[in-house]
Amino acid sequence: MPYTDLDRLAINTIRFLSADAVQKANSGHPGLPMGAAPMAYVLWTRFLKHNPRNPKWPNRDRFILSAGHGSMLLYSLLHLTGYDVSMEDIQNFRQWGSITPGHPEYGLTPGVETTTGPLGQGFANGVGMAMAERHLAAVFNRPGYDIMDHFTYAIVSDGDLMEGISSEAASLAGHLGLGRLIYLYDNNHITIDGDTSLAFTEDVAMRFQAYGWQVLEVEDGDHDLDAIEQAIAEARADLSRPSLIMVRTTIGYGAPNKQGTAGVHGSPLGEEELRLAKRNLGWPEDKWFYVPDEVYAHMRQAVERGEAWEHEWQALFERYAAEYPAEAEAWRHYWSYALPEGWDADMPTFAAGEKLATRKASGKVLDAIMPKLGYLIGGSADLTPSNNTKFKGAHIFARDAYDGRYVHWGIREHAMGAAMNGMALHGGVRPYGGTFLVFSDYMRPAVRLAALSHLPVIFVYTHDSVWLGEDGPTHQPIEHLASLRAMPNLVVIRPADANETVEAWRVALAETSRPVALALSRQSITTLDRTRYADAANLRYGAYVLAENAATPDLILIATGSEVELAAAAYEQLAAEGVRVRLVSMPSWELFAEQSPEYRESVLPSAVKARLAIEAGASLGWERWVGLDGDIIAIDRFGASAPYKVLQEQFGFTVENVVARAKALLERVAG
Ligand SMILES: Cc1ncc(C[n+]2csc(CCOP(=O)(O)OP(=O)(O)O)c2C)c(N)n1
Ligand SMILES: [Mg+2]
Repeated sequence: MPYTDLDRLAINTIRFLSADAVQKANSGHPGLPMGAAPMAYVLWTRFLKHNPRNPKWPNRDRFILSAGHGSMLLYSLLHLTGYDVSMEDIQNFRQWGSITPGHPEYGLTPGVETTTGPLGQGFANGVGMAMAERHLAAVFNRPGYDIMDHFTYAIVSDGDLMEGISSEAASLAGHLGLGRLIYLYDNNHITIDGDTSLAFTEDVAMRFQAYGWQVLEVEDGDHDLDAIEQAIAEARADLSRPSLIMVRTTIGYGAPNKQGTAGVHGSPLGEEELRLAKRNLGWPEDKWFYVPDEVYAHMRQAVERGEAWEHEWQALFERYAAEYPAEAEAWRHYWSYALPEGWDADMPTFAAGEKLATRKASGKVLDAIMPKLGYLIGGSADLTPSNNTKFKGAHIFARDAYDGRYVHWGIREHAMGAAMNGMALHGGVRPYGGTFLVFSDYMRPAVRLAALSHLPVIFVYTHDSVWLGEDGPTHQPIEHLASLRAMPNLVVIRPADANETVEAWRVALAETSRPVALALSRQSITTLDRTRYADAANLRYGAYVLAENAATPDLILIATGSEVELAAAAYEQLAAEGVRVRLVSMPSWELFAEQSPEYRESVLPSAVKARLAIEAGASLGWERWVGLDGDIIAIDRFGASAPYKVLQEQFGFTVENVVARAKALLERVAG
């Protein structure tokens, strides 16, 4: 279909809706929406298969605005194509309580597929979405029934391509041959500091070709709608490689004095320049938030088209369900993340006294649950034998085996984190992935977005303390538990032994709207005797009394993870010496903080001031649980390369020291 004046009118509508909203808010980014409006328009009106009336339709095409600062572009598109984003919402851009925040937020605005703003994240989210799509296609499609076959599109910017995460993610996408991944690069040569010649002069096309991508170019992305359309069609035709379409554009297109400059990136045009831009593009100068009726009529065809597409898919799915009832049942199970009857029938229990690292116990849990929970996909950033993330009988996810459920992410923690987020955003699969706790730093921005976006991703962090030993301080986490605990909406669990590890996985799998980080030991831990100590199932409360020798103790020992074993030995000695003492295992601060005040008081009675916390990491934050009268045995320095028993001696993690510190504390509190 040739492009007409109506198409150009619609593109200008997108431009000025966006620029007007930014002007009214007196903050925001007009440049990207004005420059990228043509490519977005062609994609959304000629290719994107979506249903504005049901943003959750499983087989919809995914669209990501990776350069989230251009959020008004997305809100304009959502409004015009009939999503539940009203003109009032557009006019409330960036205001308190609106569904049109400064950067797109998943879960807040219908049709927003992912939270973007930190550049590069959306790029890698899309790779995860495309992996999820290919996996579900491989598992569920049958001859004549392509119930999963959508595309994943994104608009990416200079900043997205400069960020390291996009290199990790692009390399992986090329390796995996994700042909249904199509990125439009808003190649406008401008970032905040000025022209990209300041800091970004590589040959982007050669770079992506080297990654195994198909690279296409559109010379005049401001005007040449046919070329944009042709490039997208070409990208779609190559199903064996991801595609990057480099679209040369002018940032802030239409603003006569500011277009093509950094000045239009992140500030309102100003009333005068906005008026001039409207005049320049033949737009009514004094109309604000103007949408010509014919543009609404034209763009809102998306609603009818979308309903028809979904209808067609529903009919296909019904026929599929009739022919393949077991598969249809499994499909529903995958999308529900449910834990069906008997899912934990093979869950291991570990015998008292058995010496086992919690990472190894975690591996055994995975052996038991992976056959039952088909939607789980595991992986590791090249630490598979260390993270114990690979389960018995795992097949590898690969370009010729997308049905594989184990991903070798390569040494790409950041992209792994963001791509796992993409999988969770996609739905139908639920990811977990491993690395060392110390390298959680390498993926922290993705963990943060998982938390912010309520994504039930499971981060498996092994080698969770200085006790990993000889690898030394570069590999030994110190501040990591504290910094992860500081993150809102992330549940951190550091199980004390093998049986608590089983419970930690139960909790993680039951969480469906927030991420969980498991901190697991490298070294062996003696499995607690649960006939002497309370049941490991209490882990779900975050903290619980393992043992006590008096109803009203004078002293409470609180420990997490591998330090519970040490605390238990100290407890036994103190109890033998007649100290009225209680031993508390505290695998998760967050879970404990969520318990009723009564429960928390029952575990940590406020009357007991002598509280000693023991954890092999930074002390920061433990005051919250031990109070200002308490004491903390922690490690507030970088570690050292040595056998871990030596490190335990050196850092005071011995029974003698714990007992001595406990007694000193008792004396101080009594005095
Ligand atoms: C990780 C990260 N670092 C820095 C920023 C701040 N920032 C927002 S946009 C931008 C760069 C803008 O350049 P580009 O991506 O080309 O967008 P354009 O100016 O073309 O709209 C920067 C540095 C960010 N959003 N994310
Ligand atoms: Mg740019």
